[in-house]
Amino acid sequence: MSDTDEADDQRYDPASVEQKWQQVWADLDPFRAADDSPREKRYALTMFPYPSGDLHMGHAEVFALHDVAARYWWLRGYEVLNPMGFDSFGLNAENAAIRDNEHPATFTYANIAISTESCKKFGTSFDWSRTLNTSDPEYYRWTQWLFLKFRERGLAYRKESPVNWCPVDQTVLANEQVIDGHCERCGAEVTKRELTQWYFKITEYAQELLDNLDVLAPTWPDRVINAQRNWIGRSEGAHVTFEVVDGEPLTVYTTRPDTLFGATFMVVAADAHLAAQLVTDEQRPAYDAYLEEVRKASDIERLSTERPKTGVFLGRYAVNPVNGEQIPIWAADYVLPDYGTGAIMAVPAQDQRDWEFAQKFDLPIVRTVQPPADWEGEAYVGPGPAVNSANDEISLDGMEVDEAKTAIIGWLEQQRAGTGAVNFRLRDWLLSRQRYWGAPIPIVHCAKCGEVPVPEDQLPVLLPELRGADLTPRGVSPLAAAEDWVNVDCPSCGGPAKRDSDTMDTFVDSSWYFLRYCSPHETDRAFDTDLVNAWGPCDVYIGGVEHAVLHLLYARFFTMVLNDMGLVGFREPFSAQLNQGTVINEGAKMSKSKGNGVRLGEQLAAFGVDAVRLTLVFAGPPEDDIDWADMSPTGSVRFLQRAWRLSGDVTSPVGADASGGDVELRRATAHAVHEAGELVEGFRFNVMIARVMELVNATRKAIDSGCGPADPAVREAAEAVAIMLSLVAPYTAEEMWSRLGHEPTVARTSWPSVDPDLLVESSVTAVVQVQGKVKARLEVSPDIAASELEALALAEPAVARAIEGREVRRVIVREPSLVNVVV
Ligand code: ANZ
Ligand code: ZN
Repeated sequence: MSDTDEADDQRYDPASVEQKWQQVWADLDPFRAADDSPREKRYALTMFPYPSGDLHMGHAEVFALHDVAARYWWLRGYEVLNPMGFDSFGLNAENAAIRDNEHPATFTYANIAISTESCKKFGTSFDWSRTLNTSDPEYYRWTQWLFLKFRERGLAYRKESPVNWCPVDQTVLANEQVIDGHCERCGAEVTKRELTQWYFKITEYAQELLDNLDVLAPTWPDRVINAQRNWIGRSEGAHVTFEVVDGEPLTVYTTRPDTLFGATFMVVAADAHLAAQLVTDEQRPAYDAYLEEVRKASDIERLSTERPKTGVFLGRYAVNPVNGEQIPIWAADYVLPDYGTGAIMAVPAQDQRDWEFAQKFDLPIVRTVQPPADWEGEAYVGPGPAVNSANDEISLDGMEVDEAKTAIIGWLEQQRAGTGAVNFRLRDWLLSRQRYWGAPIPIVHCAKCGEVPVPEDQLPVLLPELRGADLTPRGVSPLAAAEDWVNVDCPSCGGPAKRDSDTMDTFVDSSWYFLRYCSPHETDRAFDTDLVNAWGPCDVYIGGVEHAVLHLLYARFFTMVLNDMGLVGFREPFSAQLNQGTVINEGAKMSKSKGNGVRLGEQLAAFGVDAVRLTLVFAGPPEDDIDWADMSPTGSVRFLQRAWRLSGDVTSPVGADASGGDVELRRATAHAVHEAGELVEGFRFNVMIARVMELVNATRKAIDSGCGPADPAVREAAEAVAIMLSLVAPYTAEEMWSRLGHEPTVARTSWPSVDPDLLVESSVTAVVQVQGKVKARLEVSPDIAASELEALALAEPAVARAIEGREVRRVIVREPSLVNVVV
């Protein structure tokens, strides 16, 4: 205190201390996670960003939130793995590079350097010794290796099928990357193309991916659980096989086998191979013309009930197995080629799309479920007894839907015309991309040997630099055009062959990076299984809800496969999850065109790192959006100064025994510390800050008009403030800690211990009523016995007066707070 002058003591300048502490932290390296630490391990993971430029407000928010949990765990005595890296392959960098006429690597690595620097300035507790970039050959070598392992297990395969095609990015997209019929990245309308592509067989894990959601539900956000459930889309029903007149039998998937008597026609997806096989010569011209139209529509449009129905008769008939009737087979776009079997039995009376189709093309409609008497709608999907559903062998008539389903499935199985079946909406994951900036698929195509995997000791298949080449997409990938690279000797027969010129979707890269962090410098394997099992699964995963289905589903799938391979000891990678809200401005998403962007750099310069972090964390529950226009970083600055000033006022020496100190302040400290811990564990970070603010106020009051600055309880409180504040405002906390006479770093001290006695309320107020009217209030111990409370209440003069002369019928005691006397 003696060597600080008055002015200095009243405020501190964030800018001047930030640099100082960055240097101290760089020297101390306090967050380096030790694999061999005897402490219990925790793994705090935040979604790694793609290096699109410098950090923005969204990064600032998620890192600030994430840091609260990570720093808290260190203080609670855990060894914390808190790594950061970059999802550095992908279209983003490639498109930016094309725009700026640069190489994607130049753009990518420059941005990684800038973002890393910014992350450090932001005071995050990441362990930079473990950083990784998915575009580094040391990393993608193992992405390629994993691909080959998946292929060996039959989980990576190539097939030709109609795929989503983005005409702007000139590449295929996974179903998950098509949002409402548009490309997730560029917004262009997605069309269909028939292409040979690589797939991961994620459908083999559909049931487990679904089942485990029940286990994750308590610790994952509801919206993520629901999104995954819907995406996996399990349904139960039956496969029913229809004989086709002069053709191969046709099998359909239906969730309503009970309505089979009402199946009056069949519909095949117009763009399924099946349709092309079924169509008669006579109908072929009409079919070909129709197919042309269908290819232009997105899946969402196709499934819409509002869309006018279109279709074409294929010239053929199927036989309904329950009544032998011949029903026409049509092709239409409202049936999708890659769902179920790509063909349906149409039941217009019970399915609205079938109804509309039947109306439009004048096809028969037969009700097989009796609608309620007042039913005026069209297709009826509700409950009711079956009608018109009997043949010589079986009658469903009168049965409710579920009973009828069981009965008809039994009959179909007997007839060998069908079986009970489960279907998933989840499709296999299309992983190949016709773009440059990604991990090359390590396969060689040989005319003699077919698909030949690149031998493991020849990995990585390096991405050729192609400096100066035009990477603008033109339908064929830039790699396919790179003759020197594409043409190779076949690893198997030595003859001339070609490399697979597709690269992997970046979601492949990000499906295993959290495993690599556990042993990031490993050169002879993807990761060290023992270390993965020691650190994993991740105790918390913090990131954007936009990854609810894509990344999170893929990473779960990878983990399950790696577990089956014996490389990972768990089946679910992320034990708990938190999705932060979005930082918006003036009620709208920040965008260049709206001109409402807020630059992180400017905010940091104006208010200091801590105030920006505090503002973001204090704004509200972490899941809620933050409108920056409604925030008050100046208020945060003021609060931080207030907290900081406490550290200059303390006059008791370091280590002063607080046990004899001011009890009221000690209680306030104990409560704040205790609750703050629980609040952090529950991700209620904003409320935690409110508790710290209250403690700052209580301490100020104690100094100015209570026990005074020399009381050791004041030191205890100020130290607790510094430690708790270090979760959000590391610079201020570090300054406080040092002014309180401690060595850095506050981040690696211990969370304050709380004397449980101080948490016990010393007294509570008990209300005494007579006939429901309050007659007295008593200060009693919170653990008073009922009999004692009753005796005390009846002894109160006011109570005695109120009872006087009347008989006490009953005394109701709710210790410790209420006594009600009934007379
Ligand atoms: C007859 C039927 C009658 C159907 C009825 C529904 C109601 P979920 O629950 O999503 O699995 N379907 C099957 N394959 C299809 C495809 N490739 N494209 C479009 N629709 C398809 O839905 C299964 C139901 O969706 C199936 O049951 C089938 O129509 C249709 F009163 O069969 B249903
Ligand atoms: Zn060969």
